[in-house]
Amino acid sequence: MTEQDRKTTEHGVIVAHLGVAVEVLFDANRQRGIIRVKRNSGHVVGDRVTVKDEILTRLPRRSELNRLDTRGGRHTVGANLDTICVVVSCEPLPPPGFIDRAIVTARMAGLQPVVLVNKYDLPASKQYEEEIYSTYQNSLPLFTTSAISGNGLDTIRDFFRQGLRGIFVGPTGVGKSSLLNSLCPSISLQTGPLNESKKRGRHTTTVSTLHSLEGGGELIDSPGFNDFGLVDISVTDLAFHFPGFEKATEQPCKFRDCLHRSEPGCQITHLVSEQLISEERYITYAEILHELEAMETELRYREKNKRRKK
Ligand SMILES: Nc1nc2c(ncn2[C@@H]2O[C@H](COP(=O)(O)OP(=O)(O)O)[C@@H](O)[C@H]2O)c(=O)[nH]1
Ligand SMILES: [Mg+2]
Repeated sequence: MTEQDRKTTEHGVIVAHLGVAVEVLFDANRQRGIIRVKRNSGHVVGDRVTVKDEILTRLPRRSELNRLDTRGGRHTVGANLDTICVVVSCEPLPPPGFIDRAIVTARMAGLQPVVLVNKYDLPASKQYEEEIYSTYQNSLPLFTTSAISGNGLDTIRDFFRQGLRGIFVGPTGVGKSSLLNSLCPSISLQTGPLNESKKRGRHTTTVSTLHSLEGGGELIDSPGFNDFGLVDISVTDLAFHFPGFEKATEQPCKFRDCLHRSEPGCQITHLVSEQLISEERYITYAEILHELEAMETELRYREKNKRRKK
């Protein structure tokens, strides 16, 4: 890089993705600028970039969060993250397995997962929170909040104060944007009422945006999604990262490629029989394992077909 290049090349971070353009917050002057990019250019919020003569170059990522949609499409949800906040509520409830897939994905990507039960002001929330606690309390940090009353927000601020960058993921309508509005009074993200008959969220957040918290740390608001399909996770990785199976990593199974079904010397099934892993955890694991196997079979089938056509 010449001296001239150094002067005209600006460094920054993508703070919003607008489809055919991105908004960049520049390091040097803390100003924002809109830079055009190709649709599906692969840039995501959180990406570090350089900009020279309106040309944007993405710098290598230290981490990224990926998910599959129901049609097998791969999406990178955010980049250069430290933690994933899985936001849930008693209304609307997350789809079965959503929290587990998000936790496994976070752990695979080397990110710290936390679960945040929002809408704690609703009467039905207490029982839901108890269920979440009994399932996940030994696996990861759990927070309860109400974006409406402000309860629990200080705990979230304290958590991020260490300078972490996190992302809110969760179904539409659980209150991700409302939480961010309450955490950062200077922003006003659009929020949407639930559809009364279906008790589902309306899709009001359409772009991911990154926000700095006053006390330190950063949070990304993302559009809600219900399908958190696992990406690049093998059937043997699953148990290793599965919430509730932590105890089993202390002593390995007899076989390295054990899938914890009926293999002899399996540590997981042993802990289930000793009631040190709950039946519920084991059943959920078995369901996700089954899905992963079906996905692997389909991928192999597609690859074979592709080779045959060549
Ligand atoms: N009772 C209650 N309602 C909330 C809370 N947080 C959000 N909501 C409501 O839930 C609906 C969806 O909120 P929104 O922030 O758009 O959810 P998002 O889709 O996850 O971003 C809106 O009607 C909010 O007012 C909360 O803590 N308590
Ligand atoms: Mg939203």
